[in-house]
Amino acid sequence: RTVRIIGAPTDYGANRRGVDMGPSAIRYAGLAEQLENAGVVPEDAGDLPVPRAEERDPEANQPTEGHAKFLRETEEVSTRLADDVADALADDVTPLVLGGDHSVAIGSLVGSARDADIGAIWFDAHGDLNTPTTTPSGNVHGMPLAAGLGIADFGGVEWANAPGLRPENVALVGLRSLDDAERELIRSTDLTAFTMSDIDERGITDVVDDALAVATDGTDGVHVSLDLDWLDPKEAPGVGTPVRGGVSYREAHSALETVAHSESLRSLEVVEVNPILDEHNETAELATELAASALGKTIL
Ligand code: DIR
Ligand code: MN
Ligand code: MN
Ligand code: MN
Repeated sequence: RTVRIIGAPTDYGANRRGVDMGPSAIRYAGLAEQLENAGVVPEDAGDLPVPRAEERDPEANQPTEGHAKFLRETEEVSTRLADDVADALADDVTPLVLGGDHSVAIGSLVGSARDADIGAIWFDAHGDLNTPTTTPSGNVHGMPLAAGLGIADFGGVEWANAPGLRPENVALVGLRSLDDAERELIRSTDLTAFTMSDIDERGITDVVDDALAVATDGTDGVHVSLDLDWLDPKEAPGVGTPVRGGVSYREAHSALETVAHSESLRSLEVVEVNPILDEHNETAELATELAASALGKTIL
């Protein structure tokens, strides 16, 4: 298959600078070569134009509880990214979105679900299920899954909703940091959530098999969202919100190989790589390797 690389160099959705350099760092780490090794044809569409935080209103974008920072900027970029993702799929090409902070997932979900019913697998330490009302930080990177699902007060924000994505087709994998409102939401909806404890008890392949069953049930394909803070910070130090106790290098590869075997991958994104917090660009290297595993790279 052909894979279209779409860079989305945002950082206004997180509270740490530097994640806007993610797409460059991931390309520099050898993404195209890794994808060729996986037997796919990479096609680089370059980076989306993205507004810079310092050119926007600082007053309106202070970090506060119960308010989403840079929501207008998020709308601009999400709308463009959704079009690009949908165009790739219409061209029979697999979109690979490079973040940027995780707010870019809003555009990926909306684009991937434009003409289809999709499932989603969320590999992340966090739930990303906050809303402009429940957010403790104001950072939209903590909200994209709630946005795509159109839940709570994101219901009225039309550009952020992906109607082809239903909670019963969403699986979160590797959770270890949830805010209270996110926990409530998981309990009160049909979302499927696997914590790190589930992975400890059952093993990663079993858990990902279940996640795939959820995400493929009655859908046309699966969007895989990979936040690099899913991995243990020892493996992936270059992220803005590291949380101890994440998956290992081998578990991560195994998970994405399991995704590849299912042949259900519709769209992919790798987000939250922050090269200025990294050591020798190793988190970006890891991102290229894991993308290759998801797209079918094998050893033999
Ligand atoms: C936190 C952090 N739950 C928030 N979220 C992160 O700000 O809403 N998601 N880091 O990846
Ligand atoms: Mn995260
Ligand atoms: Mn995330
Ligand atoms: Mn190193």
